[in-house]
Amino acid sequence: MKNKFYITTPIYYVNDNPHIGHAYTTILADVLTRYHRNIGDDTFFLTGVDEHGQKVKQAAEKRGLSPLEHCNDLAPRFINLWKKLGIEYSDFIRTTEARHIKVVQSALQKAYDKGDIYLNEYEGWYSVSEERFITDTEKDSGQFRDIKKLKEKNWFFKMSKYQQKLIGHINANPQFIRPESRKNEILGFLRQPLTDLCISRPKDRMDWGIELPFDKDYVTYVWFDALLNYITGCGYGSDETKFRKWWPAEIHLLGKDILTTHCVYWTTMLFSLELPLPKSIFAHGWWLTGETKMSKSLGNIVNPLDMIDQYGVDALRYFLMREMVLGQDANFTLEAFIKRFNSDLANDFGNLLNRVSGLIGKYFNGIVPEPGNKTEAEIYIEETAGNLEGKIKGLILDMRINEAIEETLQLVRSVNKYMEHSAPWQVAKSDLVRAGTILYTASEALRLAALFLSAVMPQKTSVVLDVLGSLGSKTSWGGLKPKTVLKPHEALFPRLEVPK
Ligand code: ME8
Repeated sequence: MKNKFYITTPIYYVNDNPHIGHAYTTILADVLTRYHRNIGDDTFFLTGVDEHGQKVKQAAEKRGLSPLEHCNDLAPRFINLWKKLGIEYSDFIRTTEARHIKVVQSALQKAYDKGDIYLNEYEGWYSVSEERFITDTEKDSGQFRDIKKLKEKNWFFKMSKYQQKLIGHINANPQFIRPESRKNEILGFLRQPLTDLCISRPKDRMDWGIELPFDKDYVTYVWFDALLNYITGCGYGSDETKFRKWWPAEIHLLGKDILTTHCVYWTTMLFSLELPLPKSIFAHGWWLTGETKMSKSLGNIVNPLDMIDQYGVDALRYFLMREMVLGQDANFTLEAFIKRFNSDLANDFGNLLNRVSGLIGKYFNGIVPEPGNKTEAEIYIEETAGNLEGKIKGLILDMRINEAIEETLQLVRSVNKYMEHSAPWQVAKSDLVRAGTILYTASEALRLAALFLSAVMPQKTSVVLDVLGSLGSKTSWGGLKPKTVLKPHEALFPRLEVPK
């Protein structure tokens, strides 16, 4: 039986165009999905957009559009970007879809019927930008903008009821919140008594949301609505077989900005619905420009479309995956991008393809030679390449993507060194069998490196595999067939000029 792998990204607000931060999480989910598919897992990858709430309503108002007109214009921009980035999601969810509205209303009704939702008048500090009531401590932290005192009758979800159960779950499942530092952050947060969650907004103040099934004067708070997308998307309430197959998700991927909503709001909602919790919630760090988080409201964003047009999709995917240590923040600079491009992609990976195809062209009429007797050098390359698959698997399951990539690049570098030391262009003049052995070894190592990088750079690696006549997926040594006629190709990654 195949293992299943269900992965989600956050659903992004359609208050503006997607930027590198959104592209990052979505590419990461795509890379993990492709990787799991490559190792034979049955995969489901859900992404989408968050269309309700005040932020989106305000963005629509600014443009003089109705909220839905605005969403209908913005959602395709995300879809188009994902297409350009080679994202192969299984489903794209919009929270204004009927299938989702149905799930939100039935979840609310279920929680209401079991007494987990109650009406209360509440007076407290309200952050307009965050769109929620905040505690006195949060107010004093200085992290919230547009704060005002608000007194309002609202519906509340009994989050506090599930606090102990949640703490127990986190402690019993060490992999549940990752990385470890985030788990500790949430356990720290849960040391204070949990307050109940205000899950409604009165229509006369904010009407862009899903109507509460038990009170027509209110719409649902955007987070209570949005989080449920993870079960709508895999069939909850519409396709029981599908839902039973995929839920619970293996990973909810997200940025550390929305850790609490996922680890506390979502999990207690699932307890109330009597559904199992996701296997793990993984929060990555932020892409920064200088010292600050890249964000729409700060106006310091990098547009992924510009990067794709100028440098190509795979180079962008590679940089984002290689540069960020999962869990930590990383700085996005063009200098770092170009440096990485030139060293890893042009000098190491692209250069190896040029070398082997050039030399096989020159000395073997473009036909992959038969390998002869191996020396220690060939045995070393073969062993390094042979050990890589297991190593990479361990690193990917451990969410150390950058290290998995680096291991593969180290193989590529060691093959380039091997080529320099064994100089097949010299050897070919006197010993064609030996030259053939060297070129076969280098080409086969290149084929394996391309396979191991295929989840990160699907387009460029398929060029390499196609040149080598091998679109198959044999990950053990010897998949490259002698006598294969190499296909002509362009330079994979021509070196970039460093901008002045
Ligand atoms: O929070 N670096 O949507 P959102 C890395 N709708 N990742 C970043 C980033 C950055 N600088 N900026 C954004 C929402 N992201 C809600 C989610 S889910 C049920 C509802 C990524 O449009 C990262 O994944 O503000 C972050 O968590 C997400 O975009 C926030 O997107």
